[in-house]
Amino acid sequence: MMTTDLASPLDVAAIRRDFPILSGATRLIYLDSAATSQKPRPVIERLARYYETQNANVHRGVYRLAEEATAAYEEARATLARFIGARPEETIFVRNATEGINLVANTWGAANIGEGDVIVLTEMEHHSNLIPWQLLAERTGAQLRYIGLTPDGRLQPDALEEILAGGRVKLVATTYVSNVLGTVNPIADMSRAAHAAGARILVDAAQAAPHFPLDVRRLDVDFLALTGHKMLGPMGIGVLYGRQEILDAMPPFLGGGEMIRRVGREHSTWNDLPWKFEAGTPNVEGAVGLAEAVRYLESVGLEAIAAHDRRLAAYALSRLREIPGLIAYGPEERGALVAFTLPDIHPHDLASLLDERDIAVRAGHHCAQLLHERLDVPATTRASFYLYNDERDVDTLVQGIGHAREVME
Ligand code: C6P
Repeated sequence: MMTTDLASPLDVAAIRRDFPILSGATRLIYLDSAATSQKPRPVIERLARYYETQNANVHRGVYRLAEEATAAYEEARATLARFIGARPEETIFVRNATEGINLVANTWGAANIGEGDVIVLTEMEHHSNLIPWQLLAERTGAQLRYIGLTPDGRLQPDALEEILAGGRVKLVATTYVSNVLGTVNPIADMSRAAHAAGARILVDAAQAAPHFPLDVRRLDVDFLALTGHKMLGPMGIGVLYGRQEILDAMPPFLGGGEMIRRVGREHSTWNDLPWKFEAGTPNVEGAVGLAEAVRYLESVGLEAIAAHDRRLAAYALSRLREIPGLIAYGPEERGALVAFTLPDIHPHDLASLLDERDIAVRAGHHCAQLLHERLDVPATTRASFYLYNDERDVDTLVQGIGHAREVME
């Protein structure tokens, strides 16, 4: 069954032409954007232009080139701040979402969470939003409590309220969008509940920021982490948002150059926000590349991308469900991905057979082992979509799965 993408709000064919890796002689069916996205030409060219015309260390030199590099870096920060509705002081460049969450656990967490305090997590967390809290709990004697899941992969309604009613909750740390189930969690409601109980909330927006508009003020969150490589930006750059008054009160994370104001023999004082949390030479080219990615996303339109993703996820669900025995995990309303199992093919075998047809999907536990235990499967195959995918890619995937099943018979 072939379909057209006439109803999509995006001109997918034109978008694909912006991505050199998708414009080769054979059509690459790239269905692994939840792992990392491909990069459009403006981002690739921006990286080259930075090194060809602007490269110098930032916040250090007084010569013109260094000032230009500094301006480019700080303009990138302003772009990212605007993108998430934050102030530049609240927008810290980190390596990725993982580093952003570890920063919070090791600074705010270490200073504010003690023995017997409660950290609330969910059963759908990626290891990045699980292990930092386990490590902190082991060090401090804090307790971890988990919000369980409904059979269709949503957070148990009322579970957060019940845990909060038990007292001593210091932090709710939750993903915005699950990288396996596609579930989009009700962050504004969770923030309200956490704050009413005197707790802070941290949101892992790794799978949200690429796909729909975000506003940290409207969500009223205390911390939010995103990762640039999943939203058309380079690898090795991400953003941690923190509410200004919380960041002001937090001790620094890494020590070194840039994060200091005055250094003494025994004690030192710290730089202003956000540089207090940016020790050492930063990833300047990553930051300017990520800002270019944001401009590209905004030129296409985040609302249009969100509508496109919703349509494609619904189409993929309906087509995949035509395959006998296939189990798709997660709710109907979802982000741009579908993880599934087949009764007769292991996910790794399926991914290898699909690869022979230039279809790239991910197989495994997707860094969410707890969730896979909860689903009672060791691994799933995951197809994830973005602005450069269309129904044709889904149809090719479904045909590829049909072929794989024939091979395995
Ligand atoms: N998930 C996936 O294939 P980093 O590695 O820090 O850029 O992103 C970590 C991360 C955090 N939270 C969520 C919800 C994520 O999905 C990811 C990355 C990839 O699902 C790679 S494991």
